[in-house]
Amino acid sequence: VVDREQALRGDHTDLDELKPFVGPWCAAEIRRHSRHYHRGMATVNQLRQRSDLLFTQLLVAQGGKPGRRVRRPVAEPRFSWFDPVDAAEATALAFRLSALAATTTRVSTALERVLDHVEEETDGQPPELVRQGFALFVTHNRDGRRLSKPRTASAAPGLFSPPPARTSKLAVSLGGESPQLDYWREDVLLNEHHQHWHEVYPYAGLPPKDFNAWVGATPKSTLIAIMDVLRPGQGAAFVNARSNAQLAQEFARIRGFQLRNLDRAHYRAMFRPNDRQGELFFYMHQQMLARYDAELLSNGLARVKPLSQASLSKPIPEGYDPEGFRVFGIAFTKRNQNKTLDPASVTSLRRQHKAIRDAITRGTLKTVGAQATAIDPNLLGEATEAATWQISGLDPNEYPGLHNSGHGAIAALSPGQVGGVMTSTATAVRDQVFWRWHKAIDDLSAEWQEARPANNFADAPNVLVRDSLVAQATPWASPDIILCRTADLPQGNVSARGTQLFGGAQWNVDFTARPSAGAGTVTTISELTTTMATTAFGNRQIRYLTHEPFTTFIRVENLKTTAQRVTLRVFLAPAAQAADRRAWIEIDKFLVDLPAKAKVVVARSDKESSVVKRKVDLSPNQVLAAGNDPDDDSYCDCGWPYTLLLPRGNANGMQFRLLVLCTDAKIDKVGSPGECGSMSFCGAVDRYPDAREMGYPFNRPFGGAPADAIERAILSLSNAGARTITIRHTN
Ligand SMILES: [Cu+2]
Repeated sequence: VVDREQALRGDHTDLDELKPFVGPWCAAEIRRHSRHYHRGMATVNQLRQRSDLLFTQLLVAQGGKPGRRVRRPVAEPRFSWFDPVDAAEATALAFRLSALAATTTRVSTALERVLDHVEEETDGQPPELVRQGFALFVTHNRDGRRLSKPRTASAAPGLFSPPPARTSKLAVSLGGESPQLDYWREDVLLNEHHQHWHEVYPYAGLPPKDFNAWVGATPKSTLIAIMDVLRPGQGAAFVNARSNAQLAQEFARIRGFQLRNLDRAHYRAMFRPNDRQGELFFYMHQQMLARYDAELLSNGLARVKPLSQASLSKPIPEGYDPEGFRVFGIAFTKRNQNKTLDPASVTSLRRQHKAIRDAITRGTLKTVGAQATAIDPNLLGEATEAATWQISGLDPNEYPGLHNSGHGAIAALSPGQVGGVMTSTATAVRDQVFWRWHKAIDDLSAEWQEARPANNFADAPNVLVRDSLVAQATPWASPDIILCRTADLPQGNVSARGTQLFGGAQWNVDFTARPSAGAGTVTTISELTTTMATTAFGNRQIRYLTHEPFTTFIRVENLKTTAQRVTLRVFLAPAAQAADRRAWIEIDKFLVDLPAKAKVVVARSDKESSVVKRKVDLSPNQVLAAGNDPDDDSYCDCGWPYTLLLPRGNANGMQFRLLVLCTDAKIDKVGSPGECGSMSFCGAVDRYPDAREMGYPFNRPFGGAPADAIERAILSLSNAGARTITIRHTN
């Protein structure tokens, strides 16, 4: 007998098995909540429950239960966000829902219409398409945010937990350079992060936040032109004769194929790109790669090798066996080792790659209408990720979407309609080839950056983070970055405690050189620890990497006679790779107010990190246990998992460099993250909260001999300090 708990856990994903259960259960819920059964208005809470239920059904339909075959798939299951035709359908659905939400001024009635439409769409459309369009609406529309979207990992653990391996060893990678890293690539929260990021930053653009505001802000001629697509020849008559609510009803009919034929101006009127979409596409994936490399090195393995242009026509040595992941009962299929891309794909990928490299060499990208435009990181990202030419204005023949095409071509190496895990944002990172493909993509960004002048740091604030307490500084020995185990610190005002321990008379004491703090009972550490923990997840035990909570104390002296606000940027890199700017991992970024001439001890817990999702999940299990916090909107669910903040390190204690760089907050315009999401990876709701180019200062070469350019730059900057720490993996 299936109960509600089990269904929510996604254990029962065989449709035939699920249907009799979901049927009566849904009916009961809907009887209570839907307008068909409920006289009067549904409460917001009832709408949220119904929304939650719909998302869960859509996800559960995709969850995996190995070894079972569903006899009768309900719909054509194939959908890939990486396929522009599919993405247009999901994007159109998000627009329809935004319009439906404006068909009446009564919000609850409007949202019921939205939910009815989602329910109708589930009949006959791939569930992932419906889920994606619904998710875009709930994440980005003002009224949509009133609805509830469960964390995907909690609604369908079957889709996110590692496949049960046939053998006792968890091994789903086939061959390749790093089958040992399955524990990391299969991490539940890592997979969820990547999937949700692509919802928060959809390359095809965001639906209107508020449909009525959209109608108000859009020129009538544009509304008429879009309406002409829906009602050929009658656009003007319709737009002129209708009220906003009636217009909303009409616009709620638009489909993906119609979007794809829209003019650029009209498409851009309907969908806007998220702020700095292309730039963040590069940066977020580059950071994932830096972390991946650190994880490889932690396991004694070499850094990831790109799936280079030369190797595209050769057999791909690594394979991947999803062992039972399913989309609507049809499994992702295995890619055997040494599969070779079909020649047409190789030709196409090489042509696309060459077009972007040529653009980098020229310094300009080709736009629609054979014009040229100067490259900036955002446009380069848009050209590389995917071609939504209506958004970017770039020539879609030159740049049809190299990154997305690669995902599709590689997924197609697995048999069947759905193909391999590379087809889905929810599963792609499991596959070694994902990382190799993304390294090839990131090489393009790095090539462009490398050809730019070095950052000159002329705008550095007048502050001091010391490199040493003695005259002759050695690199990586800053006394102003102090680490403690969070468990060793008193509850309450950690900042005041930090000032007592490390400020005042203790300001000139080097706490990194000795294990114990002089002024009290708190022991400072130079070693962080990681561990493999075990937790119940869905219907089985899983293991996941996590670390012991730590707090960083940073000492900064304001050398100015006036107060100033600075942005503290904290990065980490394996010592062995620290000469390479691309190896630096962003750990944190936050604002600090420095009174005039003050010597300030800043305390910062790892749980406050700007890269991790807030609120933090201390384990994958917590996602299941916490359920869905009604105060969190979907934007909040975006960010790097807290559990994976640190690379694993090794049993001997692997050396890393920890860097703090202060920049001028007046220039940076970094926002306050509050309690929601990841500021570094997900931005804020409207604007990316850092005016500098993403990755700063590692967004440019450092100049001089590459072997020590970074360490010399840090030594020469009074506003930066760095030290060595170790990360030990204990088990
Ligand atoms: Cu991605």
